[in-house]
Amino acid sequence: MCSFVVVPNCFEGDELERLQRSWRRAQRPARADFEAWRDAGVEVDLPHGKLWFDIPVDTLLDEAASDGGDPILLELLGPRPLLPVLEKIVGSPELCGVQPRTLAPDTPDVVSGYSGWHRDGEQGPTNDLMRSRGRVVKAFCYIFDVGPDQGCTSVVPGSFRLACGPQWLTRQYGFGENEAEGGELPVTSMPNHFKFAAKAGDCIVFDIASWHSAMPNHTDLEREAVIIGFKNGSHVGRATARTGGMPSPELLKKLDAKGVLSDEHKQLLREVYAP
Ligand SMILES: O=C(O)CCC(=O)C(=O)O
Repeated sequence: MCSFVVVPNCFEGDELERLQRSWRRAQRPARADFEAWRDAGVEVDLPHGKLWFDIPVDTLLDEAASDGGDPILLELLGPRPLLPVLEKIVGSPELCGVQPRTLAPDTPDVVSGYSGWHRDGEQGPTNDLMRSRGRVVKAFCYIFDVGPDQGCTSVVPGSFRLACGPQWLTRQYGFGENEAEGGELPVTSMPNHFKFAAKAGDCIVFDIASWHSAMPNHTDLEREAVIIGFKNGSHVGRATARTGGMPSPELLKKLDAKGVLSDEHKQLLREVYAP
């Protein structure tokens, strides 16, 4: 992989419609909490005060196990068309984190994404450990269409090869620091970035050391995506790398008892679930 890989149509047609319906159902409690919090005017301690929320991973997957629930949500643990691509990039992929994420629209004055440009696990032992145990990638899969001004995720091609992250640039691109040097630059001013504006069901995969950021969302629509981390699962003494939440063994047992966990799912989940 030289930069990133786009895998279109991981979900389409009837499967996509089922996924979107089930996502909406699973999202209800987290959305209600989020809206109550937002409407109460609770101060947020995030760069740019940006608003977003995640569906807890067990809530998302529990929807698949509920009466009338749809196992399609389990495909978010590893969309089938991605699996051969992941085999090539990380080799024997294993899940290492799930972030079912909704970004709210921004006001027009907001010039940066909620994350700012960064690479994951920038310094220190976590990153060293991750890297010493093979490549770790993230796949972003859009649940609904995402336009170029709708908070799309973005990546600087090839930047995983650089020795350092964008945090070391003289001026920050969308992180609000380095006031003495002139302060933050709009996230959109990062040279040579690729904006992943795409259809629902499309995915992008990149190494977590790639410089990446969400763009500002200057539409009236939310950006809804699942961000899924994968690492190489065949290293002896595997790293405990995590890029997001993981399903609990109790929930996986429940799903398995319902007969909805496929062999592929079990392979991806083998670090946390060994029936
Ligand atoms: O949501 C995005 O587009 C960026 C997320 C991000 O920065 C991350 O997953 O580390």
